[in-house]
Amino acid sequence: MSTPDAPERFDAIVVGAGFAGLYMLHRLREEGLSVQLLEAGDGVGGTWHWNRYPGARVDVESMSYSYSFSPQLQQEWSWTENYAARDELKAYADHVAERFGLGSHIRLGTRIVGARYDEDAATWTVTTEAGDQLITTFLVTAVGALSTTNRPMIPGLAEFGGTVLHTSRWPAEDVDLTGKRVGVIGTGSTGIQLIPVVARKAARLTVFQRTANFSLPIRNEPMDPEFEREWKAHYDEHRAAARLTSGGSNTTIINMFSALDVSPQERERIYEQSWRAGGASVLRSFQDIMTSREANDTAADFVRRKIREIVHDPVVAERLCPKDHPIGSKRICMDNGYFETYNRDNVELVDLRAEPIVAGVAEGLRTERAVYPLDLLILATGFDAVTGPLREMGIVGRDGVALADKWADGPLAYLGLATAGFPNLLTLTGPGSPAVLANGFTSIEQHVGLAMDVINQARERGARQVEVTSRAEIEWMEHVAEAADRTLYPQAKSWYLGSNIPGRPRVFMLYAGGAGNFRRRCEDVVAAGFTGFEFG
Ligand code: NA7
Repeated sequence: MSTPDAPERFDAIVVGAGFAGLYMLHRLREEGLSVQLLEAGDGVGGTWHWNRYPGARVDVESMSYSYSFSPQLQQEWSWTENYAARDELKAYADHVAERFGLGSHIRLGTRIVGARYDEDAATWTVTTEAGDQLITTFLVTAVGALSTTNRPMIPGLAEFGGTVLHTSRWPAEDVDLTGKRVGVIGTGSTGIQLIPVVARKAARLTVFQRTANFSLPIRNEPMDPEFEREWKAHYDEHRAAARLTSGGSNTTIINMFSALDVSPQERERIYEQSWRAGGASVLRSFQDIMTSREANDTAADFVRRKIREIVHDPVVAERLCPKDHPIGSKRICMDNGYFETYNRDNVELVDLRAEPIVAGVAEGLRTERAVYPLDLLILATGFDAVTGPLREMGIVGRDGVALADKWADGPLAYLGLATAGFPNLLTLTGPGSPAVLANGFTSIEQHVGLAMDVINQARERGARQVEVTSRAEIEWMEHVAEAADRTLYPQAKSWYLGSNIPGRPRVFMLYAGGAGNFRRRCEDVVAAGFTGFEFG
């Protein structure tokens, strides 16, 4: 790499080698731009590189959760299960990087600690952790919504004599759980995937639960070759349909009427059928579960009844029943025998509402009621979502304004892609886009396409810089807030709102108006000559 005296220059620098970054790099190369991708990790795959904790698996169907841009790739790649496990997703990322010859443009182990806009030159100067500097016209972040870890502040944790691991920084080598006393803090999607696997291996598992969470059985199966064959025969139609749906996937609402339009018996029958079908079917049983609290309550009651049926100890079952938020208002979890795990003799559930954690001590964790002896403490405590990775990159735009300061009261961005005062900065699946509210791949391919349109437009116009207007981003974020308010999402304390991070303003950060609608809005913007963008 070059010295700070003679920084290398590129048309574009992409940050992050997850699925967004890899595809962005591919597109930029196809367009003939000089481009480097910088990745902090020691491998490609983003989320699926980092999240190698036991039980990690995607909760979107494999046939939809993949790239659609290459007909050959989608025909030749085979998924072994309906919901791919982490290792297979990581292998897919490696395959894509190799297949499209991306490796020589990727620098691994390169974390960006600063990016400053030079107004005179209309370029970004990017500084890496190692102190190297690179100059680029376009800075495209593909840093993911869930990549900056959230580590709880537990006093005295340094005193703990055992090991502490965050699920998203799981070591590459095997972690031997055999015979260990393991504690898990966190019962989000990650904890719920991890807990059944740990319970089968550890001598003792103590789960520290702050908020009971809804989870539905995923009912993962090996890929049926006949299903795969049929799907591949009509792949383009499936993809086209998915792009127009709200969730960017091929699963749609099962009954286009209200949960309240049927008798309780009929409702129960439909929910039961959905529960057996697995995945998120329960949430898709009726058209108003995510918009009407009354309808939502019927689904939530159904799942609470299931929890009470599955878990033998009624006290534990009650502790596991979520009561403080509508089902689906936090990201729905999907499990492989999560609630059943609490019937095991070696598993204990600690309710942190009744006995908050006081401190880490040499032998384990102390709550207000007891000391829980542990050999290993696993933090499944999630992420500083959506804006976290952008805030920590040290991005400084026009007039020396830091992005973190601009967003102190909540993110402001236009179409999730750009923010005023930060010319030539494009934030893939950034705040105000559907991102992980929809199938990640659908969001990514659409947003990469939009970013490419903007870059090509700038080049066609001979513009040195492109920037969005304050007005466009304010109006867009108002629309984002309105879209969220039409749903039940704001009724939960969740990472969607930043409410898992102390001190973060409570702002719904993603576009809940649907991936299909978002795509149409973006297409309209492009067709109208890039409304809201200024090319200078
Ligand atoms: P989540 O969904 O943010 O879950 C984190 C869990 O950790 C959740 O149960 C939190 O409880 C708990 N947590 C967080 N901080 C603390 C502290 N300080 N003390 C106790 N418990 C805490 O993260 P995941 O990794 O599970 O999933 C993230 C996304 O990845 C998921 O939505 C999918 O899209 C994939 P809380 O509910 O905040 O009370």
